[in-house]
Amino acid sequence: MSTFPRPGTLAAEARALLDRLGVPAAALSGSLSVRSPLTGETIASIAETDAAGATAAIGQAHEAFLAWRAIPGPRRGELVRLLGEELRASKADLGRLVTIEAGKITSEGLGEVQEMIDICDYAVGLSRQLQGLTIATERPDHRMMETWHPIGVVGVISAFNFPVAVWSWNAALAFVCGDSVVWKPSEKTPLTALAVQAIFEKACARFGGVPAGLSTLLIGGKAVGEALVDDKRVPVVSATGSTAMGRAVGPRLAARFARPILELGGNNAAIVCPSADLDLAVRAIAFAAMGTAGQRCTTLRRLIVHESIYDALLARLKPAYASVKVGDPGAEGTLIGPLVDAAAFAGMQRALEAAKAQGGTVTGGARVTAEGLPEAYYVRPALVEMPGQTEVVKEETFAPILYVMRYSDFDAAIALQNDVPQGLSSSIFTNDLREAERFVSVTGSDCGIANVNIGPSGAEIGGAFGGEKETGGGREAGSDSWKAYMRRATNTVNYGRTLPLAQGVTFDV
Ligand code: UN1
Repeated sequence: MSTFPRPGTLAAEARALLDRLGVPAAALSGSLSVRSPLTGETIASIAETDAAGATAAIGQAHEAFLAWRAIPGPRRGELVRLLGEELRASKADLGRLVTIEAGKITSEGLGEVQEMIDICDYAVGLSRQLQGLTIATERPDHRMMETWHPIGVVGVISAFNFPVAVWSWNAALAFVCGDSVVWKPSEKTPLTALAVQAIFEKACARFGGVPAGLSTLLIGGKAVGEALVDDKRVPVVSATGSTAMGRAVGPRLAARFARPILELGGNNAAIVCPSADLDLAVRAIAFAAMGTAGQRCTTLRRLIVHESIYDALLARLKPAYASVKVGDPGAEGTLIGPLVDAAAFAGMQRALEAAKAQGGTVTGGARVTAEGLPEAYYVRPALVEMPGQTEVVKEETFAPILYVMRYSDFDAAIALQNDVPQGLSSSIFTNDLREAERFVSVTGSDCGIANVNIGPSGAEIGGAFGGEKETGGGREAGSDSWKAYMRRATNTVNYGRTLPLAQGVTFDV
């Protein structure tokens, strides 16, 4: 039995959460209405940033950068440590607000805040490790080295589906790297952004002396996003969203030689091999394909199954699809909360129609209407058996649709996995060492993330996150992603008394 949220309660609950999280009441009036996908109701109206406001915020962020860059890295790390502490204290409230505003189930809402805490911890350590190399020089009595310096204002554009964590992957690194941050959250999820800003300000109050405007918000739609993308005081812009958004943002950044960090669409596959542990694979597939209502950029969208186990696997997936609980994301046992809005539902239905027209057999995918909630879009997840990788399978549809295809030859399975425009995440289920190693090798998956015996979603912050091809090529979070938030200077120092030139060049003077 599905349960659904009751209409008429979420506005007051959101207000109480925002109040506890420290958002000033004044921020909660204005012309941008915010709706909860749980019920489809408007839960708040907030002020939008206008063009003049955006320019002023960016100017203030630039001033903040000039002061912040001179603070030593480990001291900057202390601010991020305090931010992590404040996030720990706010985890339950912010996680619930993520559920209300983005529709995530409770454990995923909390998990998203945990991801913020994790990247803060990571960044604190990093604040003492912004290391450059010392490089062998061909000239006597010289030293060559590289130094990493703060770069400036970092623009962050984030999507509704990870309304708070994506900011933190960028911001926690940017702050320890000596940068300031201007954030344009999705216009679908500005309340969680206001809450994060309030939490950040609590950390600033404890730190003392943080320059005003080190972190600011631009609330609104495309116009403020464009103001951020086009402003030459913003040397780095990290944008997460659709490939269409990336196609608009990328060339504008290139036109002014700004550095893009693009995290765009994914069309993530799993190959299931004859030796796969099916118990494990079914659990992994269920979470990766149905979790977050299919609205992660890392969601599993394509399943490539060896013909010898195809029937056995489908015989287990179909009941899982039929019995999974769809409904109130705040209720225990729910795996699938609502789609974000009517447009997401229409996109899902269009994809399912196209799949049928292209020879697919669709199981599930219907809307689940809830009494008293005509504007909420709950759906059953869809399992779609496809005769091959047709056009619709090559598109990213942000909904719980899993396309299933057969393979007989392993090389052909890898080719199928790679034969889509996107290159974010991928996985293989096998107990055959050769298959596993091949998949993660140079001739295997072409994605930024390639996993063995786990699904494509749910990456930890310690690794670099991002992908190739139409996914945009950016990397965020762990490994050496921090380098994108700094500028590198190569320094050659002559401590001798002569002037030997490189490459053996001589001259008379
Ligand atoms: C996204 O959907 O935009 O790997 C990011 C994951 C999460 C991040 C997803 N850590 O699924």
